Amino acid sequence: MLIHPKTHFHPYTHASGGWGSAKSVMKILWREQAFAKAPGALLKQNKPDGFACVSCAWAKPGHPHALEFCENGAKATAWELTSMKTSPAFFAEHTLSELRQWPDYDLEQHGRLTHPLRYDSASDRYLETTWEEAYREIGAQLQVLEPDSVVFYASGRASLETSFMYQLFARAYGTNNLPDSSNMCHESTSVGLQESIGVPVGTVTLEDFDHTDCLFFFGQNVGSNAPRMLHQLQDVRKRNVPIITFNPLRERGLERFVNPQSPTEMLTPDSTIISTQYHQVAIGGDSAALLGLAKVLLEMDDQAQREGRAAILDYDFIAQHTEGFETFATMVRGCHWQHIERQSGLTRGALEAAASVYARSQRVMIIYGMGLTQHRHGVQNVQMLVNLLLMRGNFGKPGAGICPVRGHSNVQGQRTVGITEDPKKVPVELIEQQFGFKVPSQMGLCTVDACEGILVGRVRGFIGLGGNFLRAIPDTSRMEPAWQTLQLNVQIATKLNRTHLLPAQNMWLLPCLGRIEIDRQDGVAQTWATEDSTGCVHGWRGSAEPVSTHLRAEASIVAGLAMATLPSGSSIDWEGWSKDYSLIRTAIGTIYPDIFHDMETRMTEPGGFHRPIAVSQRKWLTDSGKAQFIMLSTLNEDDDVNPGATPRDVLQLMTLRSNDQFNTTIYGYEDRFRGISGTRKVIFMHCNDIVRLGFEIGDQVLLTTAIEPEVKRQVGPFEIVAYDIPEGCAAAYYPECNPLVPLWHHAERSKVPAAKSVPVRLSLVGS
Ligand SMILES: Nc1nc2c(c(=O)[nH]1)N[C@H]1C(S)=C(S)[C@@H](COP(=O)(O)OP(=O)(O)OC[C@H]3O[C@@H](n4cnc5c(=O)[nH]c(N)nc54)[C@H](O)[C@@H]3O)O[C@H]1N2
Ligand SMILES: Nc1nc2c(c(=O)[nH]1)N[C@H]1C(S)=C(S)[C@@H](COP(=O)(O)OP(=O)(O)OC[C@H]3O[C@@H](n4cnc5c(=O)[nH]c(N)nc54)[C@H](O)[C@@H]3O)O[C@H]1N2
Ligand SMILES: [Mo]
Repeated sequence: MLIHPKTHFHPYTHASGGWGSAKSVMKILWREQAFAKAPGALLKQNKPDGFACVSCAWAKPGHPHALEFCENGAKATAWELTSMKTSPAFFAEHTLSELRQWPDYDLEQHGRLTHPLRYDSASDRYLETTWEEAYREIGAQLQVLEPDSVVFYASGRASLETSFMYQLFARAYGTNNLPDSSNMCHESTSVGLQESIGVPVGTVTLEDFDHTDCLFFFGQNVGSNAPRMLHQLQDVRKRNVPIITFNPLRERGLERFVNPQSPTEMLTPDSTIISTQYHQVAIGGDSAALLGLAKVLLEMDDQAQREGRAAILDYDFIAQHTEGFETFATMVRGCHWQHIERQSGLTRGALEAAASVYARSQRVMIIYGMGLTQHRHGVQNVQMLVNLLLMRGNFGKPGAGICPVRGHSNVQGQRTVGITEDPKKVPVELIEQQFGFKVPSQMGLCTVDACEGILVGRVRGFIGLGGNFLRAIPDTSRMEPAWQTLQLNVQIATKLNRTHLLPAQNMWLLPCLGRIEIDRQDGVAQTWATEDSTGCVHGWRGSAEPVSTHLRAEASIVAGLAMATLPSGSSIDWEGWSKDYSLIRTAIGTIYPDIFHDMETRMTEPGGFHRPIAVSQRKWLTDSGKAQFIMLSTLNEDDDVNPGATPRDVLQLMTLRSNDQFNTTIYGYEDRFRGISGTRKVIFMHCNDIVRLGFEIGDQVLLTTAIEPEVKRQVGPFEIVAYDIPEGCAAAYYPECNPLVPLWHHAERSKVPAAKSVPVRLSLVGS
């Protein structure tokens, strides 16, 4: 391929994992000066006597590898255990106006926050304060605000114990405004699966990987974002199980893998081929592709019946366990191949090849990620996966089922213990009986609603339990000015980020312990729990000394805020709970007995314990007691932005992660697997599009959202990189592209921002 000299693009020809991975880990340990603490901590990572990785939510095995972490998990550990500090001295040197000019990478690069801070508008600086003063002043502010004008955001990391306290605090205060990062992530899953099969979470466990005979992979970049799963995928491939991937990009981790923890593999040129079929579906073309697969199955079944052979579909399962099959089948039969091919960007032949493997297999799992959920029809995409699985009874048997790959390490668990804006999803009566306050009945705000509330001035206060809200949300250029009209902004965090830099009228930055650190309360090291992507609950403990003696545990901060805000005499023992987390676990067990009974003992068993998933017993907790085939509403993915045909000069842009970031935390400027180094300001395009639109590789372009011209949404300059991506599609990094995503462009019903499909136009810089 001809590469323009200006580009920083060198196609990556190696497998994922391998020496590149080991080198990358050493580099960050060195840079963070974390050699003293990190190696010891890494040995404890994801171990029964250790701590849950601060990176992804992938399952933690009961019998872990000697080193149960991946390249990105090690980076996350080094990032947290860094010996660098962002102390009051740092803030004495820098005003917020100055810090707002810094890139995300530089902000976090200065290390861990060490002291509680209050923003001082006169000097435009953060000044040191005391915990007691901060609690008292924040409590006083919350007392005068209308509870429904305050948002309690959570970013998916805090433990089950802290999260349970946090939602009780918000509800006792008087609001259900409890959005979390899930609202930008797998909420399409929670809505879609609940309706289709009666559970809001995945049904697959780690053991299922030992029994499956076919895997489908949709829109998840395992090599960068859940690399420990590559071990399961490698084992599956050793049994010759086919893996069929649908992804617009050819992602390295989905192609080949060398286990960096296997000396034999590292010293030989062998790598495991991961995907046996790779279909480069058009962005937003998954529902069409899935409909095509269903259509092939119906055609194969018709033919089998004509020839007197065994049926392809599992009619016994369909009759006994499902509803809506006939209507679904009629709709699928009525859809023309021409339409399916156009919308999916795949040929009928390609879909036949994938469907015939599915039809031959007895135990099929479907794994998926943001490529499916962050779309206008994200919920529909998830439900189409279920439809496909239901056709051959691929639920409730070992080796089969659905596997959404969650993002943050406890994002699923936070929802389980009540962090949700929807009071119908929490056991209101039990909470009221147990804690003696009235749970508000009004629906709270999700992330998109919270943003709308901020824009119109209805939201006045914001508490962030972790995360980088202002950077993670859509439409950031519109949101930043509105944010500064907030009366109250309280951020509980480990490192400085942009959300801390746009001053509200009153603003505090409260530094907390990281989860790798030992959390001592009254001299006793506390344990805490998380729920992973496979519904498994584990107990953990920190293993490193805290970076500063001024830090407080998240549970303790929530308790401090609650006690300063709520009227005295509350029947919740905030103080006692924050000193002994086993008391919080007892309370969780009282409110959620089916899932968390005897949590104290069960969570410390190797491998933890599984929450019950009714689907495993082929029980469907839907309204009718049956699993639902759910009809498609449309194959036109972006009917809100492109009701007709897409104009020729418009590309569909997906915003995604590099291998050198964790969400808005940028570890570095190297996306090794995609061959990018030294920059994140690139746009990946098909060479035909580059030529067709009159550009050259290496050109610097501005990206402008191609809808609602009265609102200027623009980023750049970005450098054009030619890439193996379908024509008409383009890709660039999140969060740099967030100003391009209109707030109203989100999934129907789940309201997950449609960050994977934004119509954009390109223009040469200076033109
Ligand atoms: N190292 C690291 N690990 C992480 C994170 C991180 O930032 N860094 N983030 C964590 C979080 S919160 C999350 S939610 C997960 C995210 O993990 P992923 O779900 O992998 O998220 P993305 O990186 O956004 O990539 C989505 C993938 O979907 C593909 N895709 C985009 N559009 C489409 C489409 O229309 N159809 C299909 N079939 N595919 C599409 C992209 O090519 C890409 O491979 O990872 C978690 N783990
Ligand atoms: N365009 C676009 N936008 C997206 C996405 C996308 O793919 N494209 N993905 C979306 C997804 S899937 C998600 S999950 C969101 C992520 O949104 P968030 O969860 O809000 O963002 P993070 O980048 O994970 O938050 C990083 C910050 O968390 C703080 N932090 C780290 N560890 C801890 C801890 O242990 N405790 C506390 N209290 N704070 C801590 C640090 O200060 C750090 O700066 O972004 C969403 N936004
Ligand atoms: Mo996420």
